[in-house]
Amino acid sequence: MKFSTRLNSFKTMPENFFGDKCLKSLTVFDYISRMATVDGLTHVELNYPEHFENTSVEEVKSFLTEKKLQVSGIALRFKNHYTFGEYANKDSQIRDKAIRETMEAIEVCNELGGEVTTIWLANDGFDYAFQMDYEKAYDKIVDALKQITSRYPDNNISFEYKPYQPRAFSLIGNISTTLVLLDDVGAPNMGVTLDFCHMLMTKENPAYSLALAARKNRLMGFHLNDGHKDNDDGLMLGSVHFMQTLEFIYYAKRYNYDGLIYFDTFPLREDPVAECEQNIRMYKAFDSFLDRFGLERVEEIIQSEDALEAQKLLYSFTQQQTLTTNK
Ligand SMILES: [Mn+2]
Repeated sequence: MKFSTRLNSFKTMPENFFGDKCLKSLTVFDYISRMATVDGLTHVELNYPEHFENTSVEEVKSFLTEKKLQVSGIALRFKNHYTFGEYANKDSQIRDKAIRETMEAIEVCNELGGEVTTIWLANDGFDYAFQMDYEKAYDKIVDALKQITSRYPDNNISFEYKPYQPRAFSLIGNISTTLVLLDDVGAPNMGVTLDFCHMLMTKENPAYSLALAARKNRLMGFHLNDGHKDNDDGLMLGSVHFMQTLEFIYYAKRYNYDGLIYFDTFPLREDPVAECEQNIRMYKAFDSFLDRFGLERVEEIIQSEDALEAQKLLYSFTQQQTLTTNK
């Protein structure tokens, strides 16, 4: 299994790894060094342009080789100029810049051997009634993605939807709109990245969103985490929606998902190394429980459409796990 996570998590509790070293002096390389100490982590994901502002792609590449880590992909982080939108921005210069930065990110992803470039349009949305011509804005997103995907037909480009935050409404905020968007763009190299918290925020049941994406052959990435639904909490895997996480991982197995398992968590008050190890351990626990229980038995439960049968999964999980102090 390929496990990846976000670099910025590794800024938490600096004293645990960096000692007295001045926080301001810490670089991308320091955070990667810390990530390399996570047991079981195989990949890292970097943000573009954020993580390449003071470092060259070549330097990052050779450092990762030294640390025996691979790059899962590059995530676009549209900051500063993009308060009023990215691909749907009314200022054509800013819109062109967003398209250009996406293309640069894809090229960086290629140079680093990453599998996928992930696009999250943080600001393409609205806050007020009468603030936006919806159809015009939507069409601008379609047009931008057509330009990008046709320029890089051999690259995996994935769309990560989020219903709101920082905008009150995102233009593309749920699985249905994303799948319609991908149909409208019509590029075979484009897919969807399912972020667990984002799905909860828009009141989706994550496994259903996964099934809809897989049915359209658009499943490209996972951002696993957990939360209390209204906010992008980025909590540890399975900590709130235990059964929904188990169901999500079951469907990943059912559709033979072999992509990256990326943890998009925000350990703000936890040691990030231990937090990441816990997520990896938990994913493997869910995965191996399903194998032990038997995928055919799970399928029988689903086909029975019986809630009491479904609860047998929860009951079996509690019976099968042995509590140990250190693992
Ligand atoms: Mn995410």
